[in-house]
Amino acid sequence: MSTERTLVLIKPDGVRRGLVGEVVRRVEAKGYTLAALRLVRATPDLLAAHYAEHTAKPFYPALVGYMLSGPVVALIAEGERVVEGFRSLAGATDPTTAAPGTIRGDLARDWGSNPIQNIVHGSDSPASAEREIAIWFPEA
Ligand code: IDP
Ligand code: MG
Repeated sequence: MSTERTLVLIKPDGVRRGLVGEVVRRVEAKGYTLAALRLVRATPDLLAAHYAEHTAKPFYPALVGYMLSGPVVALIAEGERVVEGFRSLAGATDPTTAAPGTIRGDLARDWGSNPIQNIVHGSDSPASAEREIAIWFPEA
């Protein structure tokens, strides 16, 4: 495998609001390739593995409730520097201040509820990407 890969999750708010096509469109329009895509229901164990760095944070229980609130679309995107490139497409964590033009800046907002609901997850480094891909796509 020479090309870089990243894990993208379209979180339950993105699926519920009918934004799967829009997020996938942006990934493809940027020029990245889809290597895998599936609709999944997360589980508490899967989320504890995925969000290992956050399990002790005060917002973690709310984050788990949010991620279990409906199905998630998991996908693997491929291409040179795709980890950095998708983080740039996604925008800042807080959708209120995420730049217009980004997925979070254009499609998400503060709904006055905990945790921050921001449509997508993207791996933050190539090492995180491979770790997270193994969690969501154990066969990949
Ligand atoms: P990221 O998704 O931009 O990488 P992380 O800091 O890794 O942001 O946090 C993971 C997810 O947890 C965020 O996308 C958001 O849904 C939620 N989150 C992060 N920080 C907070 C917070 O301070 N309060 C509530 N929820 C948060
Ligand atoms: Mg993160």
